[in-house]
Amino acid sequence: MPVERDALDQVVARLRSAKSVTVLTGAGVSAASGVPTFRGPEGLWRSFKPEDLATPQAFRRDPELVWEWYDWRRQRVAACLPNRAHEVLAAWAARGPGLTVITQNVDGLHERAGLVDVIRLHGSLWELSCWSHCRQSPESWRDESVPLVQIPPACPWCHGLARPAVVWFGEALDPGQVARADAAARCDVFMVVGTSSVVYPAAGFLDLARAHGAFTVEINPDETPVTSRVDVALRAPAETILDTLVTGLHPS
Ligand code: BV8
Ligand code: ZN
Repeated sequence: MPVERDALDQVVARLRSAKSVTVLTGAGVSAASGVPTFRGPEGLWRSFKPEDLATPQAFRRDPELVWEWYDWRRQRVAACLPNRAHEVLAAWAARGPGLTVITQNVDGLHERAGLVDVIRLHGSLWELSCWSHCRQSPESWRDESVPLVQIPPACPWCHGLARPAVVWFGEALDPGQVARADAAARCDVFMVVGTSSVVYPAAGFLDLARAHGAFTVEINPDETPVTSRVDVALRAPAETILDTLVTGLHPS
């Protein structure tokens, strides 16, 4: 179902007059790259239950199983390329200040498309940390080996267990990232793109933006629990509609 022209024109007009735009992205922006989403028909949570794999309890119970899942996801993502949605956001941000991207994604595709300084709420598939937070180890370290050299990987400093540096259910988000997202929600236009908006506190930044008077837009082929709370819902895939919006905003 094509998006109505006047809805698009309304969003472009708002973007044109905005001094600050914030975009919150979810797995839907990576779908066109071939990265499975979580809750879609072919989603990751279809074959694995989140509580069985994405919690500290699951890791404590069976670190090898959890690492096999993450190694499989790392291999899957390594074979994917950023798509038009990632490229448009990176090019838009590179034009100058005014655009902030907050992501729930851990696949690193925004960064691979050249987006710098993205606010990453749930960590990264490509970073590890020490399960026992040993004193010698940094907060986290980069490891892009595909496949992993050993499962489960060891902390290079204490040689104990390493864990994926992602935020699991029941774990607190990094307070620094939350503070940056908090500040970014105080914007003129807030767009929530490619997320089912069921995971908190990430999904809550839309309401914070609304409370501060932002014009809010949802980009998603499907309806979500926040669709009724946004000013305009563009029922379309991110990789096409972002291109249309930014072409309207920055006619070359
Ligand atoms: C916290 C791990 C507190 C990394 C993820 C009971 C017990 C414990 C906690 C809770 C509880 N009840 C509620 C909670 C809070 C919980 C929560 O929100 N649960 C929900 C599920 C009910 N949240 C937490 O636990 C958070 N922490 O609250 O801590 C605390 C405070 C202090 C001290 C201690 C604790 C932590 C949340 C982070 C969880 N980690 N993943 C990993 O391995 O990936 S969440 C997981 O879901 C991913 O990270 C992902 O980012 C996130 C959201 O999913 P989406 O990105 O939205 O993906 P999804 O598949 O759902 O949707 C895709 C969408 O795209 C769809 O709408 C689809 O239509 C659309 N789409 C498809 N194609 C396209 C498209 N859109 C556009 N274009 C397309 N082409
Ligand atoms: Zn260690």
